[in-house]
Amino acid sequence: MALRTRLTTLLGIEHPIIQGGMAWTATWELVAAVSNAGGIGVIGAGHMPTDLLREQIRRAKLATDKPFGVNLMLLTPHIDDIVTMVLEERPAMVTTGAGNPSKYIAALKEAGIKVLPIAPSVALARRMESMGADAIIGEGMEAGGHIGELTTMVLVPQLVDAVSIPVIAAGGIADGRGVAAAFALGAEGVQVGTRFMCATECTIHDSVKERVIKAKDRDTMVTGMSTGHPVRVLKNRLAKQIQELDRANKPAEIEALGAGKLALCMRDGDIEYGSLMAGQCAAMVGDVRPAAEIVADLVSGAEAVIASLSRFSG
Ligand code: TUI
Repeated sequence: MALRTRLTTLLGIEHPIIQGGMAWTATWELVAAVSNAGGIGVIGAGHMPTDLLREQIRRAKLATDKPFGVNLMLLTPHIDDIVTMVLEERPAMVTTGAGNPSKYIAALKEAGIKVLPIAPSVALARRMESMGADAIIGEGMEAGGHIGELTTMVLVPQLVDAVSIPVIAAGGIADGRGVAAAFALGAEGVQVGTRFMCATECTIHDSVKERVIKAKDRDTMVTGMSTGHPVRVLKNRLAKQIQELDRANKPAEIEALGAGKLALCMRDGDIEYGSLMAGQCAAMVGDVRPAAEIVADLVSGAEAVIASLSRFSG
């Protein structure tokens, strides 16, 4: 059995598994490893300067012949420059997050780049489909980083009913059971972030990988509600500080306190005062393994669940 869907056809990939484009985390090493394993790796642009992101794309091109993508973080102030550069470099795909990518979709598509916006709501997904998006990534609030309001379980089937293009499920998926569940909801692929933080090829600091592996079921929290950009993180000193500022309704101070903190965590390994973005499924991550094994286990685990479900029929 193989999990072939409209997503695998759209992108020319073997497995319907998109690696989440996590800022300061998903660099070309991880991206190439996931793409070489038959999924699709996605470089996390975050607030990266344009020339550094170009270098990341070029390194990924040297490290894999397979398709890979770039996640455009739409809140970044130089997003127009980034899109101009991406139009020149032409990765196979972009995913977009943290905003509405409408004004970029036509140009990206004209350059032959597939566009997969991340949508936390039905209204945005419908709008993206009408603007020409190739597929929609429905990301539930189990996910790490910047999140919407709905859970994956509730969001994905509503998106499947609302649009005709493929829907990809994201948020809370870390093993084959989650992949099979996403398919049961009507998704044609999954986006997996947190599990790939603990890929061997992921270049984040080892302290972060260790913290993710230690995480228990209730170890994440949502910070920054008062800023309008809620962010799920593993609880630490910074998260508690932000929680207090949230309670005091001081969004500007939260923005100031948060600046540079994702790099402090992921690059420098400060897991107490850095921004430890991770999804609820951190608790389901038990080891550091090569990306190819993670991809293979997601696929074989899903196939096993799907086969075992046949006991309910006939
Ligand atoms: O983008 C993400 N996850 C992220 S971005 C990020 S960097 C950041 N750091 C601090 C504050 C904010 C961002 C860390 N993690 N996931 C995809 C995602 N997109 N989640 C939610 C959304 C979203 C939200 C609103 C997408 C579109 C949207 O549209 C609003 C509108 O204008 O219609």
